[in-house]
Amino acid sequence: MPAYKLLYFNIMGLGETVRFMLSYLGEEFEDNRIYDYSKWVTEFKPKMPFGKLPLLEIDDKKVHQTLAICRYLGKKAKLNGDNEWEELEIDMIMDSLSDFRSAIWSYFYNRDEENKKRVREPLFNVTIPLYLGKFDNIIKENGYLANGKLSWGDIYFVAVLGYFSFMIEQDICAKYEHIRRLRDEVHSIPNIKKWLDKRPQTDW
Ligand SMILES: N[C@@H](CCC(=O)N[C@@H](CS)C(=O)NCC(=O)O)C(=O)O
Repeated sequence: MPAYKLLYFNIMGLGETVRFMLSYLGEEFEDNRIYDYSKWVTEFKPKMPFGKLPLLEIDDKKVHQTLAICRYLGKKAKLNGDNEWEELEIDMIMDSLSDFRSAIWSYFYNRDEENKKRVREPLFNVTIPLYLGKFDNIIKENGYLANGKLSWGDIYFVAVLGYFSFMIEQDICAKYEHIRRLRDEVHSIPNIKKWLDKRPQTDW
C-alpha cells in the first residue's frame, strides 16, 4: 500500500478534491494542513514545485496539480472512463470547470475594489449562471457530468462545491437541483461519507 501525505491549507478549497479521491479509494492519508499563512509564504512556498498547493506525496514522490492527481487516482478507482473517448468526455468537462474556477477565483482574490465592482455584474449575472446552468443541465440529461456514469470528474466537482459556493456567495446546491442530486449521491458513497463525518469543519 503506498503511503499518502497531503499538504494543503486548513480549508476545503482545491485540496478537498484529493481528500475525496483518496477517501473514495479507502486509502489512509496524512491530512497535513498549514494554519499560518506567513509560514506558507516563507517556509513552504519556495519549496513547492510551482509555488502552489496542494502537494501530494506518494511514498517518496511529490506530485501536484489537482486535475492530474485526481485523474491518476481516478484510474486507480476505475472511475476514468472505459476508453479514450470516455476519458476525453471527462477531461472536457473538467477543463470547463477549471475555466469557471478561473473566472470566480480572479474575482474573489481581486484586491482592486474599483475593478471588482465593475466585473461583478457580468460575472454574477452572465458567467456564473451560464456555467452552473450548463453543469446542472448536463447532469439532468445524463445523470452525471460525463458518459452517463460516475467518474472521478463527478467526485472532483462535488468536492469543490463548498469552496465555489463560498467564493460566489451563494449555495450552489440550493439553486440547482440536479447538481444537488449529484452532490447527495456522491456524499452518500460509504467511503466519502466516512470522510465527511470526520473531516475538520471549515467554511470553504
Ligand atoms: N491548478 C492548480 C492550482 C493550485 C492553486 O491555485 N493553489 C492555491 C490554493 S487553491 C495556492 O497554492 N495558493 C497560494 C499561493 O499561490 O501562494 C491545482 O489545481 O492544483
